[in-house]
Amino acid sequence: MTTAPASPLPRFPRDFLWGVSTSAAQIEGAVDEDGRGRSAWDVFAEGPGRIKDGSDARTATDHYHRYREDVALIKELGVGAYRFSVAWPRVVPDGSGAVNAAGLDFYDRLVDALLAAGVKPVPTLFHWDTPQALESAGGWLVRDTAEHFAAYADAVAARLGDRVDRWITLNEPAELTLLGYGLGQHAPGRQLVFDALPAAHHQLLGHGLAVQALRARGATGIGIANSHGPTWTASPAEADTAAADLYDLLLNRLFADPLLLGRYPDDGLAALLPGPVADDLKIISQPLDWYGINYYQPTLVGAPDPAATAPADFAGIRLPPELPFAPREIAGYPRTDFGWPVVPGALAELLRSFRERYGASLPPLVITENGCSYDGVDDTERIAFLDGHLRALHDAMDAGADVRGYFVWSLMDNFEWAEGYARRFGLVHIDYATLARTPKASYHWLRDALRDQEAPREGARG
Ligand code: IFM
Repeated sequence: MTTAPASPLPRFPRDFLWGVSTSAAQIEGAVDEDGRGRSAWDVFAEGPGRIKDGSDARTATDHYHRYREDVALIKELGVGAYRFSVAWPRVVPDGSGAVNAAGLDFYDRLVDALLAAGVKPVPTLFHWDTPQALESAGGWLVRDTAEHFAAYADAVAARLGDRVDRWITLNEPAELTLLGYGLGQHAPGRQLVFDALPAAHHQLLGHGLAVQALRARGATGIGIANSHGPTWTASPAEADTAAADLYDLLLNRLFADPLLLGRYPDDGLAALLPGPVADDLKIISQPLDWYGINYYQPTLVGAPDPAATAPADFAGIRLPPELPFAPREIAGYPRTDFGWPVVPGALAELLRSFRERYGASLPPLVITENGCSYDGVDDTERIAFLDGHLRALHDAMDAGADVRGYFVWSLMDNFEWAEGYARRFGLVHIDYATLARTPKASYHWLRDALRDQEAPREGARG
């Protein structure tokens, strides 16, 4: 058991944006209501053995019907912003073609409720719930999906753009590429390993085309939420450093370099990608107003064991033996219930590495996700996690990192993809039998910490 922090958090800038995050497929439920189409996750979850606890997200936390209660919880928490995602299959049930006005109505009501509560709505346009009709036609492996995504982005901006001033195009294209198309453990369940790379390019292209669509509607606050974490090398041996470098390229640079530098980190890799890649990169690298980082943990990586023949389980992911790198356990740090090491200092390390690599090309940053899975309502471990990461973030900002906001993952417990409901990331506990919401100790801690941020204090920043 970790003890709760005794001293108040250091002061963040007055205009720092505090928020909480969720995503549609993980909380909304109501999958058959008001004309919503099927998503790749609906279909994937029906497959036997795909969701570890045998659950699905048909009801999830029933946010679709309980959003007013959830907005009241956000307001009481005292954060300034709520990051949610818009479900593409709710808005364009077949992924392309007719727009479902009833689907947009839900987000219209949600945005109005947030604004009435004094909370800034921060919609993510795509958080992994690809419309199944598009998935059946190849999903993100095909270029058309990027074009359809831009048309959908335009429809959402047309409806919400008068009240939304901060947009996120995509959430974590790296995970969808790796887990969904590469290893098959997330929807759509494809096991293409390196042949999954077109899904990375088409998501990035979809991002760029969506940026154009949003700009055409007058949007000025556009970002993306990419997952990043430092890659640590298992040893100085050449085989380990080469393996760690490849892992880092695939998880970090493959997604940040095209956006921030207008090029892929490796010419050989770029040559494998489909389409007019050089022209696409111009679309992908249009300037962003801010760049979102989802940070959870560093990864220690070494060369694979040449004798291994069976898949290895690592932090809930099944890794085939043919991968040219192998993540290893990081010893000496506390772990979350998911087994992820808790390393706040690695957030500061990551922010430093971004400044070094991207320099003047780096727009202001927002931590769009950070959080941990722990059971229980008296979650002192989560308090210690958040406290430690916020102190590390503050140190990084003191050292020069231009970070403008921080969003906790997640407002409430929810459907944690292939893990089902077993992993609880929420500040608010969900009783899945009754759907009752109970704020955890961490919710009360964060509420008090945010109130404390507003109290006058000597020598304060901002
Ligand atoms: O729940 C996920 C979220 O959907 C994307 N980022 C990581 C979270 C925790 O695994």
